[in-house]
Amino acid sequence: PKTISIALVGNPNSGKTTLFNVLTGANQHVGNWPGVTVEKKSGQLKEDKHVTVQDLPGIYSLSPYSTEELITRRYLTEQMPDRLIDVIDATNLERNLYLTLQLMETGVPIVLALNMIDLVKKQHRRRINLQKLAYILGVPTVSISALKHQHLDNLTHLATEEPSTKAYPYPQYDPRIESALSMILDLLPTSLLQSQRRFWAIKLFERDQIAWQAFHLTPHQKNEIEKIIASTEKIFNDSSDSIIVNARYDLIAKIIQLAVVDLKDFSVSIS
Ligand code: BGO
Repeated sequence: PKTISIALVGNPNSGKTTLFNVLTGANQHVGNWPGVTVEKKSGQLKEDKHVTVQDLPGIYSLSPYSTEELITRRYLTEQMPDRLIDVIDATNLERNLYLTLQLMETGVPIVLALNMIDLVKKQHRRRINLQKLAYILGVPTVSISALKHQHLDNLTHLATEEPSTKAYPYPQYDPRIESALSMILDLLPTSLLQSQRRFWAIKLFERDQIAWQAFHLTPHQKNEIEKIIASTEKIFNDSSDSIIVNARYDLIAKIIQLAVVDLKDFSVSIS
């Protein structure tokens, strides 16, 4: 059978290393990413050697401010694994979803693994409605405990099955941002992969230096994109990068409101 490549991505302390070790067992290769002292670990699924698992450095964002972010971003946009498992600390859902939205923008088919579900249950603080979360985001979602080896079969099953052929579920932001992005999309080189166009349009909008240098844009294109950004900044009275940051947090707040129930509220009203 054909090999499948899976990349593990997540915030630091989300349980990525624990999950990687359980999934791959002793089938691991450890080295460094080229030119840097960041550890690079890859392996194969214990129960299926045709599935390779690449562990990527723990990060909070894909704006390349750190070596770890740069490594992960380059891997996802240049190597393009078949699938991405986003390991989320489910006790810190909001903070972890900030990375999730960015990972979804890369166009790599993604599976959400809500890790530490044993802690969420023990804390009895909130209930996460998995079906709703999966529906709102449009991505397959499982809850797991890497530590207690719970539901890991569900995860590997979802991560190795053929991704659904439905349109890729890019997160949608404020219509005024969407309209700026669609104008930038029209100016992107046609050679650019369809699945990655939105990622790069957002990066150009954020004035990401790497994106601005990568595309050999003509002075005319640069000028057009700059005009689009400037007019959106005027509307929001904010810089383009913080417009995107805020749009992501607004979307996360909506997702949480729809998919998470606070149990504290109930106990307070009873006692
Ligand atoms: C310590 N459930 C619970 N309860 N804990 C988990 C789970 C889970 O499903 N998965 C991981 N952890 P990493 P990154 C620790 O190390 O894999 C725990 O950075 C401790 N260490 O055991 O390292 C895991 O690779 C002392 O906890 O994450 C680890 O993503 C006291 O989450 C931590 C308590 O996991 C981070 C915990 C000396």
